[in-house]
This record gives sequence, C-alpha cells and structure tokens, in this order.
Amino acid sequence: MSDLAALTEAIKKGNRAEATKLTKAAIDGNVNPKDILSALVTGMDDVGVRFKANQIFVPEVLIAARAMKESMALLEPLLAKAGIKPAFTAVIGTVQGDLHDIGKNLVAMMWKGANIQVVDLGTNVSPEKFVAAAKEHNAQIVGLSALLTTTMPAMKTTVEAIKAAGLTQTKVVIGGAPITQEFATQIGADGYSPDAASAVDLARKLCAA
Ligand code: B1M
Repeated sequence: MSDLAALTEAIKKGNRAEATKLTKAAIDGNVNPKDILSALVTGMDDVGVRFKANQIFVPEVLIAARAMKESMALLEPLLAKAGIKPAFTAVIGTVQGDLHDIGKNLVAMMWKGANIQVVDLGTNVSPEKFVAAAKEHNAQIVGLSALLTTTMPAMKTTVEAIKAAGLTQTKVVIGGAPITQEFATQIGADGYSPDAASAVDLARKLCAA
C-alpha cells in the first residue's frame, strides 16, 4: 500500500525516515514514478510557500530538503528508467571573489525540490566557468548569488560573458542580500529573486516562456 498524501506530509515536516519509508513503499507498490515525484515536489512547494511567508525558517527548509534528497535518491533510478527527465537544467554558483554559499545552497536545494536538474559550481566562480558549464550542460537557466557589495560587479561581468558567448536562450537570474530588482535590470539579468522559494517561481516562469 502506498500513501502519496502522507509522503507529501512527510516532506513538509522534514521527516526523512517517514519520507524514505513511504517512497520505498510507493516504489514497491509499483506506483507510477511520476506520481511519486509529484508528491515530493508538492511537499517542497509547500515548504517554499511557508518559507516565503516567514512561517518557517532556514533550518526547517534544510531539514525538508534533506528528506527530499534522500527520497529522490531512491526514486532517481526509476525516473531514469521511465525516461522521466527533470523539467530543465540550471547552473548555479556564487560569483567570483565571493565565498558565501548558504543562500546559494538553499536556492540549489529548492530548485532540486522543484525537479530542476542543478549543476552547482560552488563559490568564487569566474564568468568563464559559468559560460563553460552553461554550454556543457545546455542550461536553460544560470543562477548567480552574491553577498558582498564588492562582488556585485562580478554579476555584471558574468551576465556580459554569457551574452558574449551567444547563449541568448539562457536566462540569468540573480540574488543575494545586497541585490535588488533595480540592479538586475541595470546589468541586464533576466530576473531577480529575493529568496530561495521565489527563485523556484522565477525559474518556472522564465523557463516556461
Ligand atoms: Co560574510 N558578510 N563576509 N561571511 N556574512 C556578510 C554578507 C555581511 C553583510 C556581514 C556584515 O558586515 N554585516 C558583510 C557584507 C557587507 C557588504 O558587502 N555590504 C560580510 C563581509 C564583509 C564578509 C567578509 C569580507 C568579512 C571579512 O573577512 N572581513 C568575508 C568575505 C569573504 C568572501 O566572500 N570573499 C566574509 C566571510 C564570511 C564567512 C566565511 C565567515 C561566512 C560565510 C559562510 C558561508 O557562506 N559558507 C559569512 C557569513 C555567514 C555572513 C552573514 C553573517 C550571513 C550570510 C548568510 O549566510 N545568510 C552575513 C550577514 C548577514 O547577512 N546577516 C555576512 C543566510 C542566507 C540564507 O541568506 O545568503 O542572503 P542569503 O540568501 C538568501 C537571499 O539573499 C536569497 O535567498 C536566500 C534565502 O532564501 N539568495 C538568492 C541568495 N542567493 C540567491 C541567488 C538567487 C536567488 C536568491 O538566484 C540565483
């Protein structure tokens, strides 16, 4: 017997033991992998909504993301076998000169939770490395994070490098404590997101277009 509603609840609560148990039960019960994935994503979507509304905070998001990750590890072989692919691919990193990665990691986790394939380049990432990874992985979206006012110019350089490389279909989204929509517009980024949950909405919006 499988219970997808309970699986969604387990993700919402970040109960990884329950989430993996229910994922295994669903797999053993031959539930369509797509439906299992949908139950997991619904749980993470709810986490995103509550995080945006300041009803929960970073630790709860990390705990839910860990439950999601462990369930996904069980599900991934089945998804691959069934030919179910992630919605799209994103490359993410903290820009050159900047070593802050907590916010960037949150965005990466939320994107993964939304069934987006994420290539995480880490911190202190040069514009050239972003371009090379976007090309290599055929990324629909590139996410740049910066926490320092002194590294904000590296976002501009990276946006310019992506455009100069001819990656006109690749959307660039930016975020981080000192970043604003005004700055995003000024440097020609395709979008700005104030938090990790909104970054999911933004990626879905930009990549559905
Ligand atoms: Co640093 N640091 N730090 N730091 N640090 C800040 C950012 C600072 C504001 C502290 C202060 O002075 N009050 C200040 C920056 C000042 C400025 O530029 N205006 C600062 C400084 C000055 C520095 C150093 C220069 C200090 C020094 O050495 N003299 C140095 C720089 C090192 C470097 O990067 N080259 C430095 C170092 C460090 C540590 C290594 C000690 C550590 C980082 C550890 C790590 O990341 N692994 C650290 C930390 C922890 C902080 C604070 C305290 C917390 C940052 C954080 O993780 N917040 C920070 C002060 C503060 O913010 N209160 C500070 C939690 C995280 C969840 O939030 O990253 O904003 P945040 O992410 C949010 C949103 O911004 C958004 O989503 C997340 C939430 O949902 N978001 C995105 C982030 N990226 C996004 C990308 C998106 C979309 C949304 O799309 C792609």
